[in-house]
Amino acid sequence: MQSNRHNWTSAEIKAVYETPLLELIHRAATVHHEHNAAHEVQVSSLLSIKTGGCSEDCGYCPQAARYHTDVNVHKLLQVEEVVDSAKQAKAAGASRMCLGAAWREVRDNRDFDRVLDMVKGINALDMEVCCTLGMLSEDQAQKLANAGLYAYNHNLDTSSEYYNEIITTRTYEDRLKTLGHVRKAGMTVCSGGIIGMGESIDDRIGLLRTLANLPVHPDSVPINALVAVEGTPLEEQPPVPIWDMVRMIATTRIVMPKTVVRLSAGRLQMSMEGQALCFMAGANSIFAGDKLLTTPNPEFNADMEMFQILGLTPRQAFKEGKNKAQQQHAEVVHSS
Ligand code: SAM
Ligand code: DTB
Ligand code: SF4
Repeated sequence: MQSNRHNWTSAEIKAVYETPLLELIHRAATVHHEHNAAHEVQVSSLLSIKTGGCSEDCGYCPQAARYHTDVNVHKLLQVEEVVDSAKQAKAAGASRMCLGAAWREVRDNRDFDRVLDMVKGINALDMEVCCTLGMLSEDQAQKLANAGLYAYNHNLDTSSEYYNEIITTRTYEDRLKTLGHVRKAGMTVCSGGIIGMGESIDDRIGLLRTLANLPVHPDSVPINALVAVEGTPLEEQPPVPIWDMVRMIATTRIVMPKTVVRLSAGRLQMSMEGQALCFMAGANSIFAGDKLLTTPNPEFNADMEMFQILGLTPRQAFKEGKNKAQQQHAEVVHSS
């Protein structure tokens, strides 16, 4: 099967999504085994470096200032605490550290300089560093790349049609622009979405069509099951059926055969058997550690036990080699 198609139609993706379940899993597993080392799972650790008080109105998010949730609001952490946390995550088996900030966008100020120092500090540990800080300009993306940032996460969240039902304070176009800046700066692109927000199947297909038809497939695609947090507009959403998660992951795997597909938020509500089906259907990454950004996640040890039972192994850092941004960073360090 061709691994780099960028001309998927909605009808084709829908036909994949609606394949009888066991056949779909079989097909996705076949694609996964053909294109990837299927026993390897990338383990990322997630840390909220600036929590809550965000100006945006993302309907799913406990960190938006306008909703009354009980998140523990805090300003930007210090570089040392963040690097220490990365060391602990590495010792526990994570190869990637992902830093999240409750910002609409990056601003050129001292906070950004501090994030650049965090990136340099974690990069020096030989871990892949990822940030998710909101919208970025071309220049800011280049600064992050120069600091050694390996990946940037910026989710499209849903289809362009459903997007306005969930977020009104920035546009789908804004998001695509940021992804373009990340790609141009030579970093790895991480972009996916959330299911369980009341969207239709066509919206799920629309999200995958946009991602799969980008000029280059995202290097990783997180698939989140909504964590319905009290106080947010989506607090009453029913839990996502595991079968929807399996279908979404399998379809992502089939339309983007080489992409790292991350079984992201919502694992605490899934059984080990449910997660096993997701891995079989092509998921090859998780967030590990007892906290996502603000909500709970399975403990590291429980996940390592699951890996042992399922015969999965954590993937080494920089398996795909250093990307363009990493090489540029090495040159900057070398010449200074
Ligand atoms: N503030 C930055 C931004 O929005 O780009 C970065 C952090 S934001 C929390 C990162 C992503 O987390 C969101 O785009 C969304 O996909 C995901 N997310 C946030 N809250 C979630 C929830 N309750 N359930 C599932 N995913 C969630
Ligand atoms: C992603 O797609 N999921 C992560 C990460 N990227 C930043 C965030 C999930 C957040 C879940 C809700 C919370 O813990 O606040
Ligand atoms: Fe702010 Fe990001 Fe949450 Fe939206 S998803 S409210 S931008 S922290």
